[in-house]
Amino acid sequence: MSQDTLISLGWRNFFQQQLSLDELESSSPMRVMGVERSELTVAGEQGIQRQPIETHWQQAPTAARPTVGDWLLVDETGHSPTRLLDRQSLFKRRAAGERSNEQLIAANVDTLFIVSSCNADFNASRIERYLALAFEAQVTPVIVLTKADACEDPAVYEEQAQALHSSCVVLSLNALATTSQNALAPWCAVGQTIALLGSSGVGKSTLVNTLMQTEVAATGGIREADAKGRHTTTNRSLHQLPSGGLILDSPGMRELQLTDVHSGLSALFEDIELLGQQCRFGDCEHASEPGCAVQAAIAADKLDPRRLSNYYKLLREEAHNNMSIAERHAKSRQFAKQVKQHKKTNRG
Ligand SMILES: Nc1nc2c(ncn2[C@@H]2O[C@H](COP(=O)(O)OP(=O)(O)OP(=O)(O)O)[C@@H](O)[C@H]2O)c(=O)[nH]1
Ligand SMILES: [Mg+2]
Ligand SMILES: [Zn+2]
Repeated sequence: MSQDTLISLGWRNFFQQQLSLDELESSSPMRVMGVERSELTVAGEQGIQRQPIETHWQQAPTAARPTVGDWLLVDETGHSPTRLLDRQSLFKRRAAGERSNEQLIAANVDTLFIVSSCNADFNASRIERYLALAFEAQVTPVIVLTKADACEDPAVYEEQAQALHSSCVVLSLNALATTSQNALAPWCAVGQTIALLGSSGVGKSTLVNTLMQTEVAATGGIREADAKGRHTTTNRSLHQLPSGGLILDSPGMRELQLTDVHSGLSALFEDIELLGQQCRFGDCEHASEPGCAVQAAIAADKLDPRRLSNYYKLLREEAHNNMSIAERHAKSRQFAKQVKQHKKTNRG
């Protein structure tokens, strides 16, 4: 197989070692570049193809269905994907709306560009949501602050973003300017996969176009009054960059409800968890207990009270969403049992 093509699509040992000898000989790996209702766009040695999403996948649990960035094995005939390879990383959320189900956002991502603009739309607590996802998936987060050209003092926003986690790279730029290609080059090398997350109108598609050096994604205006976007992008797709990386444009999400990000939250709010170990009481709730190290840090201006309340908010939200997804799974198992029982009774 031509390893070069595959490597440029992000293929690496982690995936190669999952293949049996048989599979090495008789199947080709293909990367999922886009997912539509009943069709996948996949890329591999034979170029870009479309594959129908087979029914067994439509009925599988969400986590077992292919999402953008996944690697599939396709058999010799090139017609049917036989297997979904284990993922190196995965982003998911609780699906918006009433149905408490999870929704996959992207798989096998190396770097997450958390995009926010240097204007009224900047929101530290929202950035913390994306950071929690990145830490959970062990994907490198980079906070990209757009519209620096339209802002008097981008450093103010840079400082606020840097305060969210000391080890996270923060940069401000003009997403429309070609100089931004250089600023983002360290994460865009051959075979590297980047995902973009951020609200509507922050400039995700604008960045994709700048990095692609051509217009591949539609971009839209924003409302004057509150700097909010208009949800111009409606689907997720991976693009191959001239620099050799792959970039995933996605729609701005109205709501990013967290599920299964417990260790991500611990990593992100490590400072609060460490302070908590110094509280007088082991079960301190960091509210008004005497000898609370967390409250002492707030009083000494060393900890932002917003950060503490967002930590609690995200912990509660995560626990709630995990619970409702578990309940839903239990209900669907129970339903499947009833259907089986019903069929048996009718036959008998
Ligand atoms: N001046 C300036 N305008 C920008 C910058 N980034 C984006 N814009 C403008 O902001 C508007 C929205 O940009 P998009 O790239 O469509 O935003 P998006 O994040 O893809 O939005 P959705 O697809 O709706 O999620 C467009 O009019 C862009 O030209 C920037 O850095 N500077
Ligand atoms: Mg867009
Ligand atoms: Zn305390």
